[in-house]
Amino acid sequence: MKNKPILIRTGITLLSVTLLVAVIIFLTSSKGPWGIDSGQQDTKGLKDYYKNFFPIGVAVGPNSFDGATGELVKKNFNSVTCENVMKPALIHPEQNRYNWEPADKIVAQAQAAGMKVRGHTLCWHAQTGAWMTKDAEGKPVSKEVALARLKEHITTVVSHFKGKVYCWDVLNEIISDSANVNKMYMDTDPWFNICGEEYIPKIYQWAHEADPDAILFYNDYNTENPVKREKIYNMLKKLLAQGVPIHGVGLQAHWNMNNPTEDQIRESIDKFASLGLKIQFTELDVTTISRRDTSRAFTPEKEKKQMEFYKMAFKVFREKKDKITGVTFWNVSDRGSWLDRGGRKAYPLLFDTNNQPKKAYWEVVKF
Ligand code: 9MR
Repeated sequence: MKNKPILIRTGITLLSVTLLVAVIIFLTSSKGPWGIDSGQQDTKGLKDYYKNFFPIGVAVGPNSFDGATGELVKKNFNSVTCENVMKPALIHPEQNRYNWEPADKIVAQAQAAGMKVRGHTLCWHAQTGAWMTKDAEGKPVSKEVALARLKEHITTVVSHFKGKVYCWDVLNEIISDSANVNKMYMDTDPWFNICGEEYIPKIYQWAHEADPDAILFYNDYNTENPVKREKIYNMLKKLLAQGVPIHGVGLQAHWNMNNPTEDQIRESIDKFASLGLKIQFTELDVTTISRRDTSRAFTPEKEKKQMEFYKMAFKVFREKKDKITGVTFWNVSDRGSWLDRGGRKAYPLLFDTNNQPKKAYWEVVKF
């Protein structure tokens, strides 16, 4: 009887100590509130969370493997795309000169880190030297000359990276954005203007001959717009019916916080997959800039909306994993994106301006 208060006191002390120890363990644990690693102590990267789904890629430049950014790249991604340096104007600036060094540097660093490399891009209206499609007086070259130059370019570039680059965006953005369903091709494209559509099957054939193991893609944006989607679908269907070696479709996914809808993303995946093509999201980012919004800050409202959008998109990607063979982000972190223009920042990625995972990141890995 006499000892009871002491026992109670001891019990209370023991309980307090146990609780304190539990709180300390919880706070210092690398496991975050959802039972997943968080912050600096996290040993897992995006690619690890998605290892049973699809490779996670990123668009990089020749210096993206340096320093802290390099660590972030290697930890989170297992695929890279050269943001610019494999494009015709950069890799083949003059008729008799190829500039391999920047792309070779990226490929070597990616290989050393065990990452896959996507090739981007062999034929596009932009970032293509004027010398390719124009003569000395600035007039368009003949169809024969244009085709010969294209063949030489594609054969040389694909051969150079044979066995190192596993897939190629052979043709980029040829479909018109016009709301007119009958206006199929982008008529500002110099290759199309000179050759008509006849160059399209040929470029796939040349790429295939140069590397029969390479997976060949058509790559475009606004692929969730029903009219544009229909045109892309029709072109791909026709090419496949002709026996053209085309194996996949790259849906760029330059999205914003309101577009596209969950159903539109699903519909695009299903529609293109119904052609027997592999689907990759090749240039994913979700801009927070909108015409109506004048704020330059990454406000809590934007943070929440973007987080919800990313959560929705990755839910669909996981659901459709059997049809998807890659998801690539266009740039590494909010430190720098092609969307940052006119003094405005777009904050479109999963890592912030300090290279730290954003709230959207934690939603993407929470499943
Ligand atoms: O991110 C690329 C940017 O650095 C270039 O200035 C720009 C030139 O047009 O191309 C950007 O990448 C594009 C990609 O190659 C094709 N799809 C659209 C991308 C964003 O414009």
